[in-house]
Amino acid sequence: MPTTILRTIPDADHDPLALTREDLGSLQLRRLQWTVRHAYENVPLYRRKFDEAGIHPADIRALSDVTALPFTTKADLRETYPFGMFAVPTSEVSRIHASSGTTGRPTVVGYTRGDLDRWAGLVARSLGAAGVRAGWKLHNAYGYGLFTGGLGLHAGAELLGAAVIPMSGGQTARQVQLISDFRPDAISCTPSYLLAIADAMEKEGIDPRSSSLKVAILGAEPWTNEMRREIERRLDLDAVDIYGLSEVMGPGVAMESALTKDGPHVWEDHFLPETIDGETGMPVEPGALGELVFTSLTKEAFPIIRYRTRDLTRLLPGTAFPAMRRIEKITGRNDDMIILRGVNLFPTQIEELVMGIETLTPHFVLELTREGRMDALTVRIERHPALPRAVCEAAATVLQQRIKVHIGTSVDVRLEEPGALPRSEGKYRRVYDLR
Ligand code: DLL
Repeated sequence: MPTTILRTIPDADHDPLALTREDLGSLQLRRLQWTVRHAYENVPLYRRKFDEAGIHPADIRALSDVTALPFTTKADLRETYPFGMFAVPTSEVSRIHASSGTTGRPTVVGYTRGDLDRWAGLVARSLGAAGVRAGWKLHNAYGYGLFTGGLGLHAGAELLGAAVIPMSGGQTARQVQLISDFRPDAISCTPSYLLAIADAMEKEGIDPRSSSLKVAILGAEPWTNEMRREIERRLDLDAVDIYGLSEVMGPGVAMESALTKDGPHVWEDHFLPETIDGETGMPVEPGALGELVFTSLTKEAFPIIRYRTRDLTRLLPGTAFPAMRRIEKITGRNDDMIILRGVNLFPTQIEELVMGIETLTPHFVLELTREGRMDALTVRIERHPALPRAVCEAAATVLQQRIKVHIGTSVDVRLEEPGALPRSEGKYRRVYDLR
């Protein structure tokens, strides 16, 4: 009989941004102890895994003891589909979200009323860090529905005191019209979708730089600093990075400050981050590249212990929020890595090179094929609509050479006509594996 209610979470009313690193550490420990006990007592899967590992909630005496706990993976969520990892009865659940999942069962997560309030609080905090203010209008083009992006941003913006335009994803021509007519101050969507909106503006004869938008809150997919520069140049706004995942909460697990633009700060009063070696599961050195792992510290309906995100990054000291650690902008996931004739590469490495050549468009996809026993990679990229073909062909050759030099592998670069490739409406599918 689960018994958790909001007031059992330690120190619900502190001011997290005023904490020292040391005070934050003791808050995290109290909350970690609460979370581990809550998970053990109310989720059979956690109880079984902790028992098998020979660890009991009472063994968690220091923050570093977290490393004795077993990892949680997507497979655990699938195994307990749909509600087996909920730690409260479904009668206490206020919202359910699910990931579409490309294969097999979707992963399902739940929130109590208190969880939803804390989530909105963290998104409001994140929007504040992005420079969004009460009284502003936010055009929210993240998808509404089972995906956490739309509703997650929505609640946080309302709590902050902004007016939300709940546009959702898609219907790009309509997005352009409403941005012109409603004059929002900020927009939230995936970076690839903002590029699609900018294209659609230009098609309508609107200069994207002349729009009312001052801030873009971009995330839900990997993107590079080169992409940020391209977006900021084309739309004349501040583009900031919002990170999150549904298993851990949704958008707002970590947020970049518009003042520093140096990677998202993890809201460590609610989430304990680790970086591990994906192969051995051991912690990597502070600041080294590793797989990001999260333990929730305040979640009631869906506490999550040492969840392996598969996202690769480094944990760095805080800057804009000194007590909270920062992650380096996430540019790849373990499962996005392409192995091409022995060379490992991430789609964002190609993005970086594409964005560095002004005469190329940012619209490209990667196609993997097999010729005989050899794997081949083709970069299909749209040519620039306003430039002569010869200039575009020269740019494609430069790209091919830079990929060879910087990544160390030969690829084909194929120019496509403007508009030939699918446009993003949310998370963009960059890789097509045709092998
Ligand atoms: O994408 C939550 C979200 C919505 C985040 C809106 C930001 C804005 P999922 O659908 O569960 O949740 O996908 C989570 O997306 O593990 C990363 O691989 C990737 N991801 C999310 N944010 C970023 C980001 C939402 N800022 C997965 N940079 C994560 C890079 C990101 N990758």
